[in-house]
Amino acid sequence: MASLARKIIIDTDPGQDDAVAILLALASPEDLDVLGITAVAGNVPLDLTQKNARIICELAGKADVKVFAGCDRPLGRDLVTAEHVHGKTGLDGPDLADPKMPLQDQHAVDFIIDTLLAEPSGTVTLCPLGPLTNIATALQKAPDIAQRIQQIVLMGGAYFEVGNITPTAEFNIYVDPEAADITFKSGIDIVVMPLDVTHKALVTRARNDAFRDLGTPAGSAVAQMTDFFERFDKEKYGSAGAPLHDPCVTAYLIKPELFTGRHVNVEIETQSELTLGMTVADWWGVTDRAPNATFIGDLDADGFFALLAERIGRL
Ligand SMILES: [Ca+2]
Repeated sequence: MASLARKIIIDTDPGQDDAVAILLALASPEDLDVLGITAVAGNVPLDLTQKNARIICELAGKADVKVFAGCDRPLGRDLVTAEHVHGKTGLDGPDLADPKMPLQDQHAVDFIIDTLLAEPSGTVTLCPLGPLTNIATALQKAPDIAQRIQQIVLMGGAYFEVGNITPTAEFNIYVDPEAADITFKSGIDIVVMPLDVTHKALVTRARNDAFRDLGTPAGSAVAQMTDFFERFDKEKYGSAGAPLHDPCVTAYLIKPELFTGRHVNVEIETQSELTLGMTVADWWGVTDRAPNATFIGDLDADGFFALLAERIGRL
């Protein structure tokens, strides 16, 4: 059965929504074979994201998953973090114990490169849930890996929803626009989960209750994390609940039929102070620039949350 599962590396900056994305993956071994989890600086600094990744593995009962620490700052800029959204630890909400499982010695970037070289070409998918620093660094260090990557399915960017960290930029892309630029120009098959779709994955009261009603440690933790997240988002957007950004990536890998989008050209703004990190998506096909990414615009939100509750309920 495991041989049918898609091999993935989750690159992440947990983050409550990263946590839910990882729990979904670890709860779905028939669909996803998690080769390793690579942490990057983003929502909070690297020392917290690598620790949080291990906390989540232990919450899932999967202390044998390999977790690696990667880049502690963007390629050419100072790190911007988002404690205003995620709290001081990045996982504020539930009371979770410090992890006992070890952090791997190898650098995340080297793990990504070695894994892509060791596995058969075209069989490993990268799932970036944070700034693209680790991915771009791997592509710079070992350009030959680009043709060996099956697909990159990432959370980042926005077109119709425009921005959440600046008026025109989504956080993951804004933090390291040069890394995003390298990734989007790599020629790799890319699927993007922008705010356009994640803002439709809203944790309503009923959906939050469904997690809590699982009656398991993982279910309770997810309910408490989304409760925490929600305070910020409700104030900011006045929406029905918090958008659950990163789980769109792992849900897409399990049930792509829940999502719809367009194969379009996406370019990253790296120069303008005003619009730095903007994902300029040619949604309407008004240029002759070649399509380089599938930009997702919509999802079946009820199907998405049903999948999350069903799978997380297994943990
Ligand atoms: Ca994230």
